[in-house]
Amino acid sequence: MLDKIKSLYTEIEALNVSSREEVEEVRVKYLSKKGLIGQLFGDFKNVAPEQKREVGAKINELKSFATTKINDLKESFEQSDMGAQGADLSLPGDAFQMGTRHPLAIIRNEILDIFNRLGFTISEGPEIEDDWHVFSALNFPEEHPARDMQDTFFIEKDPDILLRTHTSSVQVHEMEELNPPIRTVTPGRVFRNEAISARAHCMFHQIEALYIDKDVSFADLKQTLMFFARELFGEKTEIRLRPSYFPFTEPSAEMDVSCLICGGKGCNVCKGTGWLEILGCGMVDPNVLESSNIDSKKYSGFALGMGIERIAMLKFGVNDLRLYFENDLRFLKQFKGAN
Ligand code: 2U9
Repeated sequence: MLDKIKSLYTEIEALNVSSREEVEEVRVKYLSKKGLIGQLFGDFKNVAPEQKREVGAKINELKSFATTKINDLKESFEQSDMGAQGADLSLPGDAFQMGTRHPLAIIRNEILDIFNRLGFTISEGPEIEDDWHVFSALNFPEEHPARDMQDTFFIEKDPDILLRTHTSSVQVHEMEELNPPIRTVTPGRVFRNEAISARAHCMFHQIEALYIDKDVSFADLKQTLMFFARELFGEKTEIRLRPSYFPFTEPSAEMDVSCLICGGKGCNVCKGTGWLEILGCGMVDPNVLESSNIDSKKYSGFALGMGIERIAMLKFGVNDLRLYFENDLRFLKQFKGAN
């Protein structure tokens, strides 16, 4: 028995394998229940009592020697596998790259936050719409140019299915579904059939606000605009309103703010005027209220709308609209740290 143990010792010491499969084969050959060392334990009962102590110790020693040897062989393969994959677990990990918020998202969040403080809640809706929600319910005349293929992306004709040209369509849904008072602010992508250049794109982002209640007046609109402009551009900001026209508001106006760069003295950003055009606004046309079954004798409202790209260009000094959509990290990383 002792001779057998000795010869197994030498055999195991000299073991050499060339694959993981072979390691497993030798493990089964020596260490499994029916393996060569396992058999020694089986034969142990035939050993003379006076030798049992010595032989038992030797078998245990052999078993632990074989276990260590086979584990070492196994580990040598694991290490060479890791080498093949080029992984060195002792190297420090890669630094975690923090993303940055998109400049349009920064401005959108700032604007939503201002309206949120005034009690407006956010509403969102589909980018693909029907004629009713984009045009008819908003008092667009049949012959209005926006209804033309040249200005709007149509998906289907008769009945017309199209990409929304403004987020007012979402507010039509709100008016159809809710009773006044309604105080909602609507961010979203809109689409217009325009040639792409530094100053125009076929897709851009809008935010519109709508407030409908009893006795809402133009004074409420003006005060809201003043608050909004000073929150977004600073407390020294002045505003002015110029009369304008939109199918969905009457009266309508455009709001300018005193130039963010020169403060109103005149510079090349404001083209010497001291003013920058920021948004359009007005009192919701009674026809628009009635189209969504809101009694225009009982309720009135104001609405305003702005393009986020334009405001982000002014606030960040970006001079080409296309930069917002090219995903060039050299551009996007400059807005790190803001909001
Ligand atoms: C409803 C009724 C009225 C939203 C309004 C404007 C004026 C406006 C433009 C600014 C630049 C669009 O992005 S832009 O091209 N918007 O001038 N938007 S009033 O009026 C509404 C909205 C919803 C139910």
